[in-house]
Amino acid sequence: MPPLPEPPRRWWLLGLLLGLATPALAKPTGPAAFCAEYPTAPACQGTQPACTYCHVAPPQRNAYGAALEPHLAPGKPRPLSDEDFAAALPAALRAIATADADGDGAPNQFEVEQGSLPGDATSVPPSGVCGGGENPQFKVCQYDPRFVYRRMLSDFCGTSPTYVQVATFVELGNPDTQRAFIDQELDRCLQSDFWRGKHGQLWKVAHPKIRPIGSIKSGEDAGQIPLADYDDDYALFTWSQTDDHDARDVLTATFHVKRAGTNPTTYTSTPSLPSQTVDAAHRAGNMTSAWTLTSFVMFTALPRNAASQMYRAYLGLDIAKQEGLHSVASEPRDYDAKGVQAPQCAACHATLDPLSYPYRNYNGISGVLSNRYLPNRLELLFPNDVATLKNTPEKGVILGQPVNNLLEWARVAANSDAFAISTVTDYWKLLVGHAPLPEENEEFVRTWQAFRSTHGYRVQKMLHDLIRTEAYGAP
Ligand SMILES: [Ca+2]
Ligand SMILES: [Ca+2]
Repeated sequence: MPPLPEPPRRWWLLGLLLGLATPALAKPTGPAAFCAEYPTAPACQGTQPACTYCHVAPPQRNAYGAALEPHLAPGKPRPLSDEDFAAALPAALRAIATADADGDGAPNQFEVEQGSLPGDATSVPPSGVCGGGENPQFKVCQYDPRFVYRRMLSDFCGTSPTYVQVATFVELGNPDTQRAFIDQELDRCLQSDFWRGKHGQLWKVAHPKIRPIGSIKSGEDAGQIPLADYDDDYALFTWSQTDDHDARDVLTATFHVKRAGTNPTTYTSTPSLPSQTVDAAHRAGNMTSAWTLTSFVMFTALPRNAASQMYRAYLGLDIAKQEGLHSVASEPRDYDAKGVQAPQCAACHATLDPLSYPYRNYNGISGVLSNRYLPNRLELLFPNDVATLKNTPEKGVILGQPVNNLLEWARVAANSDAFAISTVTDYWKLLVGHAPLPEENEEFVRTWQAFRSTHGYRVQKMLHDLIRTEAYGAP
């Protein structure tokens, strides 16, 4: 199995776009280093800046890239290594923060914060006035409680208000009273099966993370080759997003969750489940579920797919799209001899391989040893593989931070900006209808920062904030 399920042509194109096929000089670590400096910039919310942020077409720089260049480790011989570049970028960004590289009148940092392009004079910060147009039904460009009431019932309860309900709501009169009523109704809807039941809205949010495949499902509605039960993954995910639970549990839980009943559907934590086989000391939420190990580790020695899927699913960082690259010096080491040191692979694998090492002892599919943590797994189960395979360490690196094992990996991931941003982005997309737009950025950033610091990662509390934003509540 190739290290990444990407057809060669796309890699070649990406390589060309990023200048990897030439000696110069776009840096795959640039976007991640940029976002570390500007974590609240619109270009860093649930995505990362494209190469066109700094380049016309790599290696040719646009006005912003050109303004940065002389401030990047001046005096150091070119080309800079990825590590030197990433280390020098923050100071260079600060050095030109108040300049106006593209001459459109808006300073660079202001453009970065407002979501326009600092290297393109035709891209200017939004005026801050939301679009015109008359709507007789609603107050356009202004938060409208009656609109929110209807929208909220539809989004969270799956129903439209009756004429009587709307009339009663309008009679509440005072907007504060109306908002309090909406909050109360939101709490009621968050208990509904439409929101939290089997195949409800929360399950839909989880689909791309879990990627169910019915033919190999075990348990309820088992497929023809029952290998693992992803209902457990949906149960932990839903549990982590409901009631007063910490959303980070989806990555860090050492317990499992059992679903029962309908209307209401209940989710209860439990120390063990017959369908789960990793011992409690080596569990990291859905990262080590039987389903994740079966479907993403499968038969591979070094589980790159599992690591990249978790990175994409829970941090919103897609390595195949060159997102979240934090190159580790001296990587990739290519312990499994897959040829990942080739120039067109190394840029991604310098991040992906150290991200994958902590999975080395988590076994996928192999009879009675399936879906378990096995110390010395590579030595035990892959004795005929290339000799260097057994040198694969369990220690790895995520987001530039060294970790000793997958549990530490999960903790660093769960506490990162990327996790909070990605979690709130999921709901922004579901409820507002799209990823946050530059003009919504201020509200979006306020929402994910409060989700983390004020609400202690409680999704339900964050949802009360979200439905109070203009992005949600202005028709
Ligand atoms: Ca400018
Ligand atoms: Ca501009």
